[in-house]
Amino acid sequence: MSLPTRRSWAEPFKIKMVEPVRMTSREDRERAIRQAGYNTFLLRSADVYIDLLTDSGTSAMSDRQWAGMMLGDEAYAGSANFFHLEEAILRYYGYKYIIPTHQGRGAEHLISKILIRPGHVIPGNMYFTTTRLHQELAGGRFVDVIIREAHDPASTHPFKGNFDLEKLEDLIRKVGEKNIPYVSLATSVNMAGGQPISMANLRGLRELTAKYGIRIIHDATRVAENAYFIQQREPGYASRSTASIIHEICSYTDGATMSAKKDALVNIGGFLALNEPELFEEARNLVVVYEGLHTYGGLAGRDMEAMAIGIAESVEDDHIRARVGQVQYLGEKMMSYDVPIVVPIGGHGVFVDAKRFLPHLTQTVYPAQALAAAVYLDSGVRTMERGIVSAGRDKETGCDHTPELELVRFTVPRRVYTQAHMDVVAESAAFVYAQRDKIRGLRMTYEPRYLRFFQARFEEL
Ligand code: PM9
Repeated sequence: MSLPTRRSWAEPFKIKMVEPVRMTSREDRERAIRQAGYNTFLLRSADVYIDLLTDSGTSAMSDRQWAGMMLGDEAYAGSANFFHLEEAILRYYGYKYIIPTHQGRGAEHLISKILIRPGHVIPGNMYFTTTRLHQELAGGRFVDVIIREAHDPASTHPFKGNFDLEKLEDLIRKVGEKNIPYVSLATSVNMAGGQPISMANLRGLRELTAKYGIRIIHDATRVAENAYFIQQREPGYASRSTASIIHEICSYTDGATMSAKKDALVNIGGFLALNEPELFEEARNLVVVYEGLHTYGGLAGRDMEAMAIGIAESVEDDHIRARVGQVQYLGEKMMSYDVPIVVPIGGHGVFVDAKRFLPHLTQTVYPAQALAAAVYLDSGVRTMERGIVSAGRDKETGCDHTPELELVRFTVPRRVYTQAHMDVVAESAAFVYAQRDKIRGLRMTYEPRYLRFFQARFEEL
């Protein structure tokens, strides 16, 4: 008997409670996707077998988090859980002042209202749907200054989330630093495929923005995953803990918006974090208008407690290794079946390249949307379009944005699915790939005004 060629590792937890999922028939799925207008957001979850729509709010909480829920202090003002949350944010991210919000976009709304005026320009390392919309609704214009490689699904650059600092400086000189309220920095760039920014690039960004007196506002939604990639890939960080890398990342920024529904392992919640007392005061004033009192911001006390505990768990090395490791496993499995995906494999999901998957479809017939529907039809696996539908329309011209990346995101919830689930998903992607010639494009029959990908409807061509 020969010895195995490797020593495997496994998740740093065991399962204590299960939720049954149900496989449906092809006939059921055909009916469901038609009724959903070929939009996976409009499916009922009861019709889904393995749900890889998003990693947002879909994580499994730990027994400690559930125990924390029982310690909810539901006082209207000054809840003990708020102070726990404040301590956790200071300890793990280093930000001084915090405002809880119901989720990430609540924080984006507040910071955009506080800092952006009509005519302002907000440079960033690729747009995110809700972030850009709030910047636009406040009168600003987002300008993408991510490196060119981020738009190339086949580029193996290890830090595709990096800023093109030359491009950014040219922009600052062109529009003037007074017209740039802040630079919008995302760690683990979602729309690029969950790609990290390097610490070296971030340091360069800090130097450049300091030279012009411009703030950096950090979308910290997936900062732990970014920190893990720095530990794995960047010289000088291999022996550093994820927690210390997260701290260093945040130290180069002036504030953060957070959707705690991702890294921070809760089903609902977010916050705005700031270091400047004047901005904090503005945020305290505004939060009571849109979210709730400044010590709960639209959350129950129990939600804040679960978040405080989730933040601490999210920075543990064993956790993040298993979390990103599972995503890498899925990506490698798909590659072994020749399914074209974005490389390097990202932190929160595997992004299938719909342009290479469906070369017979032009972007005008929504290939990624059609592919997400086809995967659902094959196996009941729910994924999400991240291409021309998500990109929406140009604020000024009203024309469709036409992103180079036309992707289907297979997003992996944290601590929820097993390796066998990942096998089923990869096999489904392979089967759909084998029958790719049969996939037809779509026509949009209903387009909502904002964030159209959530509720748009389509029919098959
Ligand atoms: N992201 C996601 O599935 C959920 C809604 S959009 C499909 O990826 C970043 C980087 C995010 C994000 C949400 C938000 C907004 C901000 N920044 O959903 O409002 O990925 O908590 O956060 C989603 P909320």
